[in-house]
Amino acid sequence: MEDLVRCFLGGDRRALARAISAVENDHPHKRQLLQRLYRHTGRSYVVGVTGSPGAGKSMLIGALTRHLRREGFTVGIVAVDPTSPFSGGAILGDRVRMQDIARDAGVFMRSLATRGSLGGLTRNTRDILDVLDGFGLDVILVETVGVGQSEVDVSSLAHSTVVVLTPGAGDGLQAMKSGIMEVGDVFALNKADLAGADAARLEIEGALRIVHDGPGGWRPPLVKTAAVTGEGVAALWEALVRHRDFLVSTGKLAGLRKERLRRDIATLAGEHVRGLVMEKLAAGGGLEGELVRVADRELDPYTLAEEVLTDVAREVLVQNG
Ligand SMILES: Nc1nc2c(ncn2[C@@H]2O[C@H](COP(=O)(O)OP(=O)(O)O)[C@@H](O)[C@H]2O)c(=O)[nH]1
Ligand SMILES: [Mg+2]
Repeated sequence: MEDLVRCFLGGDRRALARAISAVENDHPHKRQLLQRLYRHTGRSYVVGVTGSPGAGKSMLIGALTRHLRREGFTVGIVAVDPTSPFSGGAILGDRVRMQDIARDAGVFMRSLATRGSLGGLTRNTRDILDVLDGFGLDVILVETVGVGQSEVDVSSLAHSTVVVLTPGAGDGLQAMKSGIMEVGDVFALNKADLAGADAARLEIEGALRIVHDGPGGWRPPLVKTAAVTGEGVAALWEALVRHRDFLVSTGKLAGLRKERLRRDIATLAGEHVRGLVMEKLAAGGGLEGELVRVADRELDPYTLAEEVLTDVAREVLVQNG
């Protein structure tokens, strides 16, 4: 564990891969590891990329990564996509000359297994983002499938969320119905090289005006991209930077951070208490007699719950000295 942390903080990519595995597999030292890394976090800019399967999320992430590397940023890529098992192929592109980012020491790619519980995956993803952040990556791109199909609500994990749409007929309307318009901070109309891009643009812009009409707020821009050629990718990054600047200058970033911490700490504390309570109530936990009294209506469950909570609180106090 000490070794791992030392190598990790020294910038060893194998240590990063091992740390992520430890988090993913709920290693017994997971908590200790996250505790050690926490003070090194808080510097990465996390961008969620979501949209329907086949919209070009992976390719767009590949193109954006190349752009970011040219700008001198290091990049982490996390793919959470149950619809297409991740081989790296989609992000790297098919052509041999595009395999560059696979060998680039400034890029770290990881796909997350989507087995396990829904909440557990979101929780794991958040912890893994912390690990990548603690490693010192400048930008972290997270790919997930669109709202409604996704197990992970990426907009709750990212600073900025890109929704990827395509020129398919009626996509704008469909997107509006699915609730995806609400989560986007920046919209990419990908496959802009295909026919119908201009019509789709008008349709989506119309939908965006309806969803985001508040004064003084952020109006999500729509950027035309073609991940295959890299067209529009620089403009997409500029739009993201504008959104990040908006979050910082309006104090929304600080607010967002605090709100997330509130929720995270409530979750952590809640899970801890729940575990202790379950232990107390398990067979052999010493409460058999009390449970029988509740079953016999001599005691009500509310009173027993309070008693269990008091017991647990006392034990925590003793444990923490
Ligand atoms: N014509 C065109 N095809 C694209 C573009 N971006 C992605 N594709 C294709 O769309 C398909 C799905 O891309 P992928 O990145 O795997 O989509 P994902 O499921 O959203 O991650 C692939 O066959 C890509 O080659 C684009 O800008 N133009
Ligand atoms: Mg993909």
